[in-house]
Amino acid sequence: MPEPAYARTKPHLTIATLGHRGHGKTTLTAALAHLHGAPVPAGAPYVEYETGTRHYAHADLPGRPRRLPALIAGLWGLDGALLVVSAHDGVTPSTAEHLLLARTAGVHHVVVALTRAASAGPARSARAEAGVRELLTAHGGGHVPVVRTDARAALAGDPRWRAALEALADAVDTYVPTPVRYADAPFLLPLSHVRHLPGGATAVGGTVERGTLRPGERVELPGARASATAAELRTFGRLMDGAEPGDRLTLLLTGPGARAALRGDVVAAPGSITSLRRFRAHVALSAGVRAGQALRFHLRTAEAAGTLAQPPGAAVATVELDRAVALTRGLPFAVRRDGRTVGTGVVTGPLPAGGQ
Ligand SMILES: Nc1nc2c(ncn2[C@@H]2O[C@H](COP(=O)(O)OP(=O)(O)OP(=O)(O)O)[C@@H](O)[C@H]2O)c(=O)[nH]1
Ligand SMILES: [Mg+2]
Repeated sequence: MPEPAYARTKPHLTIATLGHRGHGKTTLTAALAHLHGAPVPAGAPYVEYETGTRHYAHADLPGRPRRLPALIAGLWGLDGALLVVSAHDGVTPSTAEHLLLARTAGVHHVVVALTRAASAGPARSARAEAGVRELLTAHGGGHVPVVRTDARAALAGDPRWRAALEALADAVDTYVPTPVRYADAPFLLPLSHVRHLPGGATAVGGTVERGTLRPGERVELPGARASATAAELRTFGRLMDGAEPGDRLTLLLTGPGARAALRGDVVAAPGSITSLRRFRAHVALSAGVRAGQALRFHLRTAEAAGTLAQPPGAAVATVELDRAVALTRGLPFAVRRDGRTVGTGVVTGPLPAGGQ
């Protein structure tokens, strides 16, 4: 019997829960999956569910500060996010940092889930909501939906909180627009996971940033200067006859170049993108970040060590990384030092070897 294939019946979006450690992201993810009749496989990085109008991949991003690099990589390619804030505790510095990182990664549509509202009660919930609205305004938030929920009470079958969960799912359906997709552009897949298989093939995965791909096509790994064949395409384990922008894709790469795939690299249409170590950028940095300091740069799903220099009066900074990263003009990035986000930037252009 042939394997079941992925049937494209509704627009597909990728979203995620993010927020302070322990504020209820995993419980809310489970409650949303349950609401839509979807299983929650233990430990799976994404759950898949359908609403009346859409097919969603939902990532439960980590909240622990030491897992922030994984959170940043997971933000790339999201079409929207659920910012989870406990109604007991309200906004914390982590909430603010996660929102800043989401905005930097181009995640402009954020719905707030004010969780644990059943036990927090109305007065506490109102205080937490005021705090989160203030934070959103500071980040140019506008009319963001803030929905009071209680994922545990909804999972236990309490009708009031089940209705609140439905309202949250509706807010995501209506507030997060179906994005404009660039299907005609050259194929680009930033890699969030890479698994080398016995026998020489490699399974790589991520969210398709642009372009389309069909089984059997040649692709390039520009960071490794290698090429490979896209032998098989899958989403949530099901075979696909073609991948489109926005899809969660696991790709089986074969051929001599397949072993060169690395997390943070990209899989691209041959000749469509360059990987560079040096580039120019507009940056906004916290006070105290000085030229020559050891910094971490987060670009798409890549993380690289590097340094930054901005001569007095210069409009743009120059960045030098310890390894080549696939670059496009206008690519946003985050800058971190000692486990803290200390700035954001946008790539303005390449810097030729030995150039200014
Ligand atoms: N009463 C109640 N408890 C909740 C709710 N959401 C989460 N909890 C509890 O809060 C604790 C943390 O919830 P998680 O869902 O694991 O939080 P998290 O944000 O995924 O945590 P990290 O992944 O460690 O950042 C657990 O004991 C949950 O049962 C809620 O809506 N109501
Ligand atoms: Mg969790």
